[in-house]
Amino acid sequence: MTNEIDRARPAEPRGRGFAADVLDGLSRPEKRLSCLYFYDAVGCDLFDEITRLPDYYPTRVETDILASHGEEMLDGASEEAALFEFGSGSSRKTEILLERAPLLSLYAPIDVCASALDNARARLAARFPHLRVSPIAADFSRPVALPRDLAEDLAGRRRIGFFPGSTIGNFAPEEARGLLLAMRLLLGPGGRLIVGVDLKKEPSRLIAAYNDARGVTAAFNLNLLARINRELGGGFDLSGFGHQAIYDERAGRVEMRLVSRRRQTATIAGRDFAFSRGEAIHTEDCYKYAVDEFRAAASGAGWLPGRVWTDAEALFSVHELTAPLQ
Ligand code: AVJ
Repeated sequence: MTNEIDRARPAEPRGRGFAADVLDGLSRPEKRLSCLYFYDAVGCDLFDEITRLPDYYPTRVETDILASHGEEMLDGASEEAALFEFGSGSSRKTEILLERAPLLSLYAPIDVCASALDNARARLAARFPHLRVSPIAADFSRPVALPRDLAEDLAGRRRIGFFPGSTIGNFAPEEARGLLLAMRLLLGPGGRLIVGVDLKKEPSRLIAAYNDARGVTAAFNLNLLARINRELGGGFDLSGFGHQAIYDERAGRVEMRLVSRRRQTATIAGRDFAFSRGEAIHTEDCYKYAVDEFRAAASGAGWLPGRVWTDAEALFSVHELTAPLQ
């Protein structure tokens, strides 16, 4: 079978390949690069470092929620169920779920970080000998061809999706709805989706999470320009750009940008891109939700919102969604 995740079409330049998307994004009146391209090998390592920062609460808090309630989240998941994960990264959170659902025997992680998938597969295979791991190196928001042996192994299994980390926040509301709908179709009638969603809160707390004291998020953001230099023979002078993270309370999103410190020109693949002093490249949006806002968004994509787990400070939420039987 082929999966049907083909409805999410971010407004950002994404999906035509790194070179084409970069040239498109830098040619727009409001320069923009897709956050998808943060994740080359260097970016994956930097992101992993972000998840361990004191200022970056989402990973720590979501991990605690999974450790406390993971068993309930997967209750009824039998041996025959298959677990899909969208944006699996290191699969460390998944490991918490797998420990609590010893009967789960098939795991299909989807991620753009091929190196992270390899490491995760090796670690999980050693730890859960009965588990079949079928990694898919792809952007889960685009149509993904399931490997033939995975498709065969899926026949007759109930499907459970795991979409942690508030990755859903990288999609604008309309795109998020399309993505949730596509996931519902992939997981099928009676399928379940466990999705982690960062909550609206005090702006200072949000800004600190995206502007950490150690500067790792700044390095993560700037790595996008370094990657353009490495892979596209770009001529960005990294010292000419600064990291910016703001919270737009009305839109309910953190916005990250790279701001030009001076007037300058960067040549990429033989094309010149001029920057005025203070001109920004928009690199990421991270939408935040109230619990009921997310439930409404899920309903809009045809899901039945179910249980919700949060931490005592109401920083982060994990939602259970169920696909109607018909
Ligand atoms: C991977 C999208 C969940 O939005 O918190 C972290 C990415 N960007 N710090 C997030 C990110 C800057 C992260 N997500």
